[in-house]
Amino acid sequence: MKLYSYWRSTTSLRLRAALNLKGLAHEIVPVDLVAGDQRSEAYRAVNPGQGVPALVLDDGTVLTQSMAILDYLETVHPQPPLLPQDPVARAHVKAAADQIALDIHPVNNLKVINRLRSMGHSQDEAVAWMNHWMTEGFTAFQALIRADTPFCFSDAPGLADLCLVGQLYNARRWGCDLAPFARLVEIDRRCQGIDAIARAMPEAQPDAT
Ligand SMILES: N[C@@H](CCC(=O)N[C@@H](CS)C(=O)NCC(=O)O)C(=O)O
Repeated sequence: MKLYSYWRSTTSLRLRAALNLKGLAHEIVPVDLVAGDQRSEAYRAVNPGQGVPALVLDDGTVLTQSMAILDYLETVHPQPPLLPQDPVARAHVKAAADQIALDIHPVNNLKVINRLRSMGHSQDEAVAWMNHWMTEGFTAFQALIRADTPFCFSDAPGLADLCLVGQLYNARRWGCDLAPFARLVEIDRRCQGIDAIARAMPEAQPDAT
């Protein structure tokens, strides 16, 4: 498989971690988001959505949208599981993951920040914007997860944990105050102690600069 990825992309990180945890061999194809390669004609032919990740299966099938790809991986390669079987427990894990994937990430995406800047907002205002949505989203996320498990919902990292690790990377990058989120910081530390997740982190990527 080929994974189109950018080293600092949190949506790519989710996929890299899932592929590593499930032991699925893949080649990383870097897409330089800062240079705008996601908008090139060649990449638009892979993903018309102009974002990473995209996963190309061995038969050439292209999958896009990180949460849809994670759903595919979980269905076809269920071990180790990222979601519980019980329907209610599964809905709870997905809700926490979506708190980050649907409520934080889209409003803080590079193209949104670039749009704010082009409309005249300063870099400080853009950073305050991102930190506002992260603080609000992390507050909800922390209330949605369990309080008594090593990871968000169980003894092993799952879908919510993989979304959390990337978003906390971004939070640190932009100076978001994590003092109210001690439980999240602790889970993140535990996640990064797992080799499959450590290998998915931005600085471990071939295109890291
Ligand atoms: N909802 C999509 C979002 C994909 C996306 O936009 N990823 C970001 C990187 S984390 C990106 O490529 N941004 C490019 C841009 O904003 O121009 C997903 O989950 O795959």
